[in-house]
Amino acid sequence: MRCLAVVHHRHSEWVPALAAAEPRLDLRSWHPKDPSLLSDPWIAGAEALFVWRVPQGLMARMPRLSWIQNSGAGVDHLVADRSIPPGVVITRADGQFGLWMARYVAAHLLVETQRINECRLAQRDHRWEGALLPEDLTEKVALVFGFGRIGRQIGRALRELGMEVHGFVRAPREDPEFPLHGPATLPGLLPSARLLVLCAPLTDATRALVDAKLLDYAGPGLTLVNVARGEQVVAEDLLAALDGGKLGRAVLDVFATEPLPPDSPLWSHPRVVVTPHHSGPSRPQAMLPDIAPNLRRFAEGKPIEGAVDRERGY
Ligand code: OXD
Repeated sequence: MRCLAVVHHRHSEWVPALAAAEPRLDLRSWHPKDPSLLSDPWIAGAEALFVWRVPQGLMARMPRLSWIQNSGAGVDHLVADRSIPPGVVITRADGQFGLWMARYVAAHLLVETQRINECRLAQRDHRWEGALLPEDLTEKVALVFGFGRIGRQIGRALRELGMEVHGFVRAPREDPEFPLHGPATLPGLLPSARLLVLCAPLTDATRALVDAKLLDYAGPGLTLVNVARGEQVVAEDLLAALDGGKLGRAVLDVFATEPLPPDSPLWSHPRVVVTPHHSGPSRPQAMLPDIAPNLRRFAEGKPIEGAVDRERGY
């Protein structure tokens, strides 16, 4: 039996699911902070690892490792981890993130455009606000930066709400469903945009993407939603843009430091919504359809498919 080590803060939830998906594996699990992990002799024989962040010192204890399955979609933390030998294949999983994130983006947009908070305030005061009309999203422009499986699902949801959706990918290409642009087009489309959604992987090309220079093209009618990585937005520039009339609202689910420190000014800005990195919950039942085929290949000694391109960063 080939050995799969599960090193995860929710290992007790993952292990039964992984074992049920592929019973032909020898599976052991640890919490990443469990000190017995590095001294257990079993770990030296494991050829596969299911993990989020690789605990310090673990790679040196796994000489037979050939495959790392990331428990989520973003692999920036693994790609940046120099302790992982170059020959180790890394795979990712985004499970139902597209669906969850489409709900997240739509929900936060609609709270604003349906003026739900204002309606609740009027209700509190028993005030019939006949003039409190929802904003019409028909043909308003939504820019979805990062247009893989997740971005496309977000794009489809926004299109169903009546918006004109543009996707952004590394290199512009023809697409039967949506106009797809390269990143260089973003500043040109930003002035007419109602919504900018970030859902691209964190790479050198997307780090600090939303900075003062880009926000200069935006306006008070723009809402930014970030479900990607906090490092893609320069927080100080974002706050300056909000206060300087260059941005209407920001809905942030991800932050450069998580949990967001209590003294961050983002918490108290009236036009910033802070949520606790919950837009794409990585629960086993949602992720396993992505992971199970490689578990099967691994058990059968076949090559793992869908390896992350470590140079490209995703
Ligand atoms: C992920 C995440 O990338 O949860 O999976 O952020």
